[in-house]
Amino acid sequence: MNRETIHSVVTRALASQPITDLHTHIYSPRFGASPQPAGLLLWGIDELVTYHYLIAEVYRVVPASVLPYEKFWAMSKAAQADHIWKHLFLERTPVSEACRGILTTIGKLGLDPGEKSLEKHRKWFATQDPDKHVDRVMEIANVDSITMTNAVFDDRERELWLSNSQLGGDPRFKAVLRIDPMLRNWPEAVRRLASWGFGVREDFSGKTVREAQRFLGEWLDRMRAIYVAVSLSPEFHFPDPGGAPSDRVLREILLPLLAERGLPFAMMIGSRLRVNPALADAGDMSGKADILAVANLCHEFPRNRFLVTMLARENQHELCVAARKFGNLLVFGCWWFLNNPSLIEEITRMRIELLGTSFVPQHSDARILEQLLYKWEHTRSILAKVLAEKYADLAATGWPLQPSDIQRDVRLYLRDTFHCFVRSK
Ligand code: FIX
Ligand code: ZN
Repeated sequence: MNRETIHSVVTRALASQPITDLHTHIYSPRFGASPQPAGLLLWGIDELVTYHYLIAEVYRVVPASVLPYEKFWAMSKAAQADHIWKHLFLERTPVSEACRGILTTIGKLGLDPGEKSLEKHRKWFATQDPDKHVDRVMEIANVDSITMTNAVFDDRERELWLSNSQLGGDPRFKAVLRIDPMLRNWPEAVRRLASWGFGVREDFSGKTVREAQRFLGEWLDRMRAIYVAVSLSPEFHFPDPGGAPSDRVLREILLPLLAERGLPFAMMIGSRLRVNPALADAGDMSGKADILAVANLCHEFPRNRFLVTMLARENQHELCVAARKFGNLLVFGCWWFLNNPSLIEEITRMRIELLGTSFVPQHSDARILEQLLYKWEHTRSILAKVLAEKYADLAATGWPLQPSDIQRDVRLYLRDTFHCFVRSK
């Protein structure tokens, strides 16, 4: 196959391969849908345009000295969207990745990306039924399974699960038990668990280990969770030089339980939260983290499987090298501030060169349903470019590369490696 043929085979294979999206913040419509105040499924043009990435970007153009944060947060969702649309799309060119993503999304839905007013788009979305819209978006994006992020320490989410046992039954969605406070703020986690009737103590005395594992076990069962996840700060170490509680939570509570249940543990490392608290979700930042923590965990817990992504560009090469040392480490995604074409290309090229087909190139991290359309469209085109280049290099050695080889690899990259790692069917 020559370069042109290879590129078209790769492009077709990527387009036709259904994707299992292993980390998103999208919810099944069973959790309620916006604009219902308590609805957790976010969808529609106003949610898209007020994505926290765009809130951060509009505050670079209209600073807080002009529009105080509290005034912005007091505006209606539509007014916030109009403000962002005016400043980032009408008065400036929408060249950023998050801006371009809105326009790709609008186009993929068959609407006019050149439409200068949000009103027409609002009218179209108002005629959509959220549940059917989920099917339509998954079909257009060619995503066959959406993995949720189910934060058990979030009151709204926990109450929903406790009040509705059918919540986890939507076959299009899989649940993930997200437990950040247990590793980022143990005293707070102990307070919450104790208030829910679990006999845990900050000093780990008494029945703390058993009771914390009972808590985790109950929620893993209730959610039918396919893995457990946390986001960790750049200062995360294992073991922690200061003997942080996270050492004992990992060693005595979480990892033995997950090994026994055969479930992976996902660590998303490098998020420095709320450096600008007034921006809320838009106020988080990235930071270089300690790869040795990942290597030590993989080494000390060979019966556990670790899904890991890191937020700092500077950590990516070391993470690939660590993955070469431990088969129980699966590297995934170009997370958050790395989910941009220039960095997806750089990181994916590096990963193919060091890890071959044994990694998961991307997850969407979508917060709003329709973001699946742009996040996967943009990623597929970068993957096509990088894979075509790598296969052309391989073909140049005289290796008899076949289209079926490429299809098999693409299936691994976009679906089967993850399914095999979580042991799901
Ligand atoms: O911790 C996480 O799951 C992060 O992905 C989010 O907190 C973050 O806001 C996000 O959505 C990034 O894309
Ligand atoms: Zn996320």
